[in-house]
Amino acid sequence: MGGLNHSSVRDQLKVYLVAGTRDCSSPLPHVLNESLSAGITMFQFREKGPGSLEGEMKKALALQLFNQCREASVPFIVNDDTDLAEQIDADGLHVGQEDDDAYEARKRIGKHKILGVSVHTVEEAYKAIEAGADYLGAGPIYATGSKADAEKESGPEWISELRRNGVDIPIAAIGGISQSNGTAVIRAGADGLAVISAITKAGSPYQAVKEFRGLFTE
Ligand code: TZP
Ligand code: MG
Repeated sequence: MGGLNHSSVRDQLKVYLVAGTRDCSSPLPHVLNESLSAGITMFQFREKGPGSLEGEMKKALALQLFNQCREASVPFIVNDDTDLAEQIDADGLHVGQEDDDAYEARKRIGKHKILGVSVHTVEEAYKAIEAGADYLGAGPIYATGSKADAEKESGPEWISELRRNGVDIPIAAIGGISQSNGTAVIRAGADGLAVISAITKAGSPYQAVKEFRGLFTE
């Protein structure tokens, strides 16, 4: 297990906005600002794909977004860039199976940071837990247009399968999650909903986040 308390991470995963500049129809700092005001519980900076920022530009934006999160006391997680997470002392790092090895990542960021690992099999889940993951990312649950190399959608059943196999650490479900299918995912055993487009491409990200928050009080 990772260095953090599972119950706080479980709460922080509830409405987990994941975004980079390419995902947004209005500037990312604006989308983040609205989302923080509406009550997202965690933010992941996932700057990926054609036209995305690199180097100093990426770092400058990361620092800006990190500040916004800090003011709202919301954890700021960096996707797949251990160097950046270390340089800016982010609250955590999220790695996929093709990214930096989870053991190495944990060693580099230290035991007090949040480490998330994406998994697609029960075996990967157990390996991630051994490597010190604080939470698992599971998906794509539904079809997604936000990840070019996404695997086939699993359905909420994938979350229940992880639970049936004794995986009890916090899980964030990802992929095609919307205000209308989110409840099924929570019922299957997910602690949180990791969302890109249903928030970043919403007419009102503020309203979208409020609706996602509402799913946890039903
Ligand atoms: N990993 C699995 S699906 C996905 C990622 C990063 C994209 C999720 O985006 P959306 O728009 O919420 O389907
Ligand atoms: Mg990745």
